[in-house]
Amino acid sequence: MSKRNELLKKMLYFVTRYRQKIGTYTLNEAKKMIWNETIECMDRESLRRMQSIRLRKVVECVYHNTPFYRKKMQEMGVMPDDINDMDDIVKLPFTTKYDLRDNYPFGLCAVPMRQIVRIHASSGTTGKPTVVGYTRKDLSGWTECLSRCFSAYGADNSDFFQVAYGYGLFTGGLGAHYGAENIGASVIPMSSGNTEKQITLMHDFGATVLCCTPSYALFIADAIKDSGISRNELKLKIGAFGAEPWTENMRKEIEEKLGIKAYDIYGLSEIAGPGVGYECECQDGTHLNEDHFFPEIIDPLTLQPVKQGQTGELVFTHLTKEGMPLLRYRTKDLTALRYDTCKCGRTLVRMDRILGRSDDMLIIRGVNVFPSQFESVILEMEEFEPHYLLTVDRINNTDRMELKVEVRPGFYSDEISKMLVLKKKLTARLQSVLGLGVDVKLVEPRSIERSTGKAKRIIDNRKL
Ligand code: DLL
Repeated sequence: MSKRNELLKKMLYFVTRYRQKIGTYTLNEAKKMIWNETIECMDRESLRRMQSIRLRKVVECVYHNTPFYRKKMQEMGVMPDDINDMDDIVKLPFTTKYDLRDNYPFGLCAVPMRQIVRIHASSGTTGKPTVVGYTRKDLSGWTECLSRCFSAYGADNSDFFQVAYGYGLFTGGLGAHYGAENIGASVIPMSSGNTEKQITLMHDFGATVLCCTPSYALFIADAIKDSGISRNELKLKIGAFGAEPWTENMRKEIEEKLGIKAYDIYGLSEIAGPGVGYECECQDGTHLNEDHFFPEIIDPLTLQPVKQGQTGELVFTHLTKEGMPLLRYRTKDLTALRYDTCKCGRTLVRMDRILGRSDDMLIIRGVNVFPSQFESVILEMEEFEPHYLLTVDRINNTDRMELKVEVRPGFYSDEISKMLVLKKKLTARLQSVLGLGVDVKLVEPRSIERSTGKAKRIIDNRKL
């Protein structure tokens, strides 16, 4: 790009930013708003240069300020000077959730605690929570990521955000809250639960954007139907749904029931919280905020990088974090990355939907099975609700799966023969997709317990 064009682009960026601040852009412009065009549409070569500079700084920082990383790097014979550009990232050690737990609570912080202004934690299923600390600059970087995300959804300062992610140690509530405030929207900080009140205030305050888990969005949709409030009385138009895996079919279901456009938002506490990645209007993958978090895909068994475009485990390295920068953090999330430019103009890498977690993957009689496969099959069929519970047991040394699925009200019947036909249909489809037999139990509508946060859909009783 010529110097003149670069200058013009910069000027346009500052003018747009100023107009965002004072709110003088038109609705049409806002719909196409790219919050930070300089970064989100940067040519990949310049981005890589920027990432390399940032990586060198982070490595230098953790080597000198985090004894855990200094020890690991010394053991591997790697010094900060060995890291010159992004290609050298493979020389660096990995970090896992266990490392965070072993250094509980603040052992991986790279700054004195007086510089840490916020603490979040993720609960996990066993043991102590994983704790993360943020400096003021970390919070502002995170808020920037969420501003990019909400702008990509077409939201702006005329919107009312109902934040129904949990507030507290979980990053969902406060993360979405500050991002929405930063784009100038009016925030309704509901937190999760208290569904009746959610609906009343959604109606009375005219919420236009709903932020919650996709499973809670479905729960809210059903509760709206029961409440007698018609969809037309609500102003809702956008949903920011994430924190758990969901499928395209589930997106359709939510969009139909709530009459909105449902967008994916991805993130994890160890890296920042929500907003590590976001969908744009093209909904063709999740853009990752690569200027802050460098992504890699590795083979979870060999730990070697996979070929571009292949599915594997997503790994992140912090490029700007001060409080608790992590090198090559293994997310356990399975996905693939695409580096071509998106139709929206953003050059930031796109991540495919999370297929599952390598630690959620069930191995049933030697076959790899992901919860998302059950969800896809169930949602393909109009007779079933997207609410299910899979229980896995090992009986006489053989793995057995029992799948409880809710039948939709119009299809549920007391006639055993009708239910048997449905059951046969679902069992056959599961067998053809998974290559495994599943014991299907059809249950009444609304009989499976709902969650207001992340849904629990798998119970594995095997002692493996
Ligand atoms: O779930 C942060 C978040 C809050 C993301 C609100 C989006 C919206 P954790 O509790 O640490 O943080 O859980 C992180 O949740 O590694 C994924 O396995 C899963 N996850 C998060 N977003 C998505 C998504 C928050 N959009 C873990 N699709 C991650 C699939 C997701 N899985």
